[in-house]
Amino acid sequence: MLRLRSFLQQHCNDQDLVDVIDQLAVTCKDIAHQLTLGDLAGILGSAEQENVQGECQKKLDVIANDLLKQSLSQLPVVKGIASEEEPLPVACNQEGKYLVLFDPLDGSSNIDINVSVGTIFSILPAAADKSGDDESAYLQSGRNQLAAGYVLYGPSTIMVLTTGNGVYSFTLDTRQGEYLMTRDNIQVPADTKEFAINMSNQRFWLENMKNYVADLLSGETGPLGKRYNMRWVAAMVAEIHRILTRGGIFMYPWDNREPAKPGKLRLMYEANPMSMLMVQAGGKCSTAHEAIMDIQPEGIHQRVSVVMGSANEVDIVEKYHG
Ligand code: AHM
Ligand code: MG
Repeated sequence: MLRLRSFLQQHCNDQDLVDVIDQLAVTCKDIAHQLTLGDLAGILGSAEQENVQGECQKKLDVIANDLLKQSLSQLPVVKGIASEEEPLPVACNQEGKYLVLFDPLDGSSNIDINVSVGTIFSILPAAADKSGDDESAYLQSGRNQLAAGYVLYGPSTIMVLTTGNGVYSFTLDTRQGEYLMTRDNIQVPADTKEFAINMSNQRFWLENMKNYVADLLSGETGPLGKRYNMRWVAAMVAEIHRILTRGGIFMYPWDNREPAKPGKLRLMYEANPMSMLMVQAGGKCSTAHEAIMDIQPEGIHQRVSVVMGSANEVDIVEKYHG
């Protein structure tokens, strides 16, 4: 089986980018190891502090963030990093040519209950005339991403990756400490009968979203003419992994709990990297009104409404939203 590093060397003609992805993969092995130890390493529970978004940080959010920050800042080609757990971008090496954005531990509410979580990353080009702590350097649309991916920490640890030429997955063989390619050229089926949304927020959604989900629930006798199944893991990485495996639609739409916020999920290190993967795999990603990767970002922690997955189902959601 092909090793991640060999694959990257063959597949990607930018060796500096290969080094960044390889460093991410190596650091995620450490995170996977901490997760495996769980309570034995005293890493579960709250860090008893909040991040810039007012969310309570878990100990592992902080540990994963520190591991990624330390290892990426050692690479001369990394100019700066931005993270869900850092209020501001952090400058690394002035000569660097990449900006790395990440959600160090996505699905944090699953940590303490021993359910899947993940790390999401996005790599952008760095402008020569901007420093790594200049937020404006990061405010590039998702179309500019050079690479994007995630590592899913589940029964297996799996890295799923795109450098703009298809989507590939690599399973960590813990016996030899290597990621080995287990799927290539991943494709998302265009049609689906499976949806994922946090139904407890239903009363806060727009009427258009309420109408769409009501029609999903009405099954084969409803206007969509199909019996749908529902899943909700509460970790976007696991939901997207399921969709990249067997299709589906994942939604975290705008709701009126905090009307000023455009959604729960963050554009730069959650929605954009997942959108690049999904589009590379033949799926679609939308706010319900426009393609996520067309948004011109205004802040590194900006939120966005997310609808992504099987192309024909995303088209249906957009139709319900006029
Ligand atoms: P996090 O990055 O703070 O963990 O939050 C993002 C997560 C997503 O992984 C998941 O889809 C969503 O939040 C779950 O939200 P909810 O608590 O509404 O189920
Ligand atoms: Mg997250």
